[in-house]
Amino acid sequence: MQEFRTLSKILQFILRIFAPRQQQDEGAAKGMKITEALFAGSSTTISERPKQAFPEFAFIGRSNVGKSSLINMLCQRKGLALTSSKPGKTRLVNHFLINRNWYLVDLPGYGYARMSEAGKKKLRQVIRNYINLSPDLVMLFVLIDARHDIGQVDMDFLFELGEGQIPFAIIFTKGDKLGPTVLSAQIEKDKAAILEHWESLPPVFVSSAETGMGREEILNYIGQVLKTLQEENKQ
Ligand SMILES: Nc1nc2c(ncn2[C@@H]2O[C@H](COP(=O)(O)OP(=O)(O)OP(=O)(O)O)[C@@H](O)[C@H]2O)c(=O)[nH]1
Ligand SMILES: [Mg+2]
Repeated sequence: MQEFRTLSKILQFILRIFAPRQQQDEGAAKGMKITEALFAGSSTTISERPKQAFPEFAFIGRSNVGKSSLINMLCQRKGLALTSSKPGKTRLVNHFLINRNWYLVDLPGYGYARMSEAGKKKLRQVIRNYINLSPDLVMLFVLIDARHDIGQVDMDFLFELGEGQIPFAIIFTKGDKLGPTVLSAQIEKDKAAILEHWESLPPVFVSSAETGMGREEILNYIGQVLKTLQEENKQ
């Protein structure tokens, strides 16, 4: 069987057709259901990852952007991934086994200014090791706080993903913190900033761990990616 990452690279072009629509269509409501979410282990290098290989969907972004909260929201399990109002909470790569069939992966954050240089270096190593070497990483969700302009640290990270040909989608988080008009204006601004450097947009989602905004769309998207992977794997 081919590694999921290789399949994913072949498929990344095709997957653009699954980019979510602004308006949730009828099909989105019938998407992927999470029936079981189990903590499967923490690691700092890929050799320590859980032994059973399944497709991995990982969450990355600045420290405190809401990665762990989003995983809990998707699984509807508060406390599954540990969260904190203080940045720098997640320091390890945490795998959560979903429906005994695929993983959600919670990663440490980048760009936390107040951490020591040694601490930042260590976290960078943990993140890079996972992203560059995990054979089963299918898709990276890059989280961006919907309240702020996309920062240089985020742009630099996206460039790195482009260079490494790592498929990614963007999720704007904390969508509950802005009214609908300001929210969509900010997102349009961030999309325009991305398009200054990229020829096309990756799939884009808006989420809130508080209200559940974006849950159906993100799970539906993961479901479609998994289905496509399975079909490719059969050929
Ligand atoms: N209002 C609101 N608060 C959120 C949302 N998502 C996360 N938060 C809050 O933001 C803070 C950080 O959330 P985490 O999920 O721990 O963030 P993280 O990206 O995992 O942070 P690190 O592990 O430190 O990199 C917590 O106080 C959360 O309650 C959201 O959608 N809406
Ligand atoms: Mg976290």
